Amino acid sequence: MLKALIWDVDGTLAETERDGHLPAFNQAFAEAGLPWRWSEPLYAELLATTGGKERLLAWWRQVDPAAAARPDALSRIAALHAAKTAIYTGRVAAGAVALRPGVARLLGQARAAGAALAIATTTTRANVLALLQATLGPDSPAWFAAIVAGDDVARKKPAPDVYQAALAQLGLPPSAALAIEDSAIGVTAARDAGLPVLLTRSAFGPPSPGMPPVLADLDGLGDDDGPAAGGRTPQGPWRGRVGWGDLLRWHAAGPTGPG
Ligand code: XBP
Ligand code: MG
Repeated sequence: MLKALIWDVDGTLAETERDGHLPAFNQAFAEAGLPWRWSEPLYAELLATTGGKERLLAWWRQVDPAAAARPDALSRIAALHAAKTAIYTGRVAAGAVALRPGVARLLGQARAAGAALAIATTTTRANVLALLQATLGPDSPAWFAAIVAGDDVARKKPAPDVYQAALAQLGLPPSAALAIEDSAIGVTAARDAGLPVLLTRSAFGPPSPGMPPVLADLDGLGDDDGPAAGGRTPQGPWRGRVGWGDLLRWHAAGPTGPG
């Protein structure tokens, strides 16, 4: 029986990578006087390293390995990342990032059905709270019985740690919950925690040959002004607006095969 939805944030609740993180990284580079500028195609590759601090260090090692090996490298990364987080939360609070279609509707339906909600993300906690408050209202973080962020666990996605921590806080086995993810890395993390997954592909969440099976593989949740299309579910091709009843049905049916 489905009792909880565990949401990824970046790419799933909103197109935060494209509309929030990437511009914030580039603004932080400019303000720090660094010559670095990340394009969208480059950023798509850099997303293979999850976590902003880890992504910065991986990049620095590529472009200037000697500087990245110096003893002060980690503290410089931490300062650059703190500046990026301040820029990101400012952009989000100013309304630069909207929820993806259908997210608010499905959250409301799940709450009305008495389901628990949780967040399992790689990003920084301040970013999650800023996004929820700006898009769903100041009280919305309290809707979530668990919010597990990247720095709360030892290993970021694709490790299952954030999902395992969210399940522990919910007090539920993985079979009683469903993860909503946008990327192959996120699907791997959720599946390795034993969770069934609904995939809603994002701007930076392309298909991956090694991705574990999912309950449904859609291009979004769909909303009144634009139903989700291009999806595959246990019942075959699918188009429409994902509702709580669909999740109950897909959850009962189980994964469809390689995603
Ligand atoms: C999201 C991430 C994050 C963000 C940046 O992955 O990898 O690192 O890009 O956030 P997922 P921070 O959606 O799978 O959780 O800079 O705050 O780390
Ligand atoms: Mg994501």
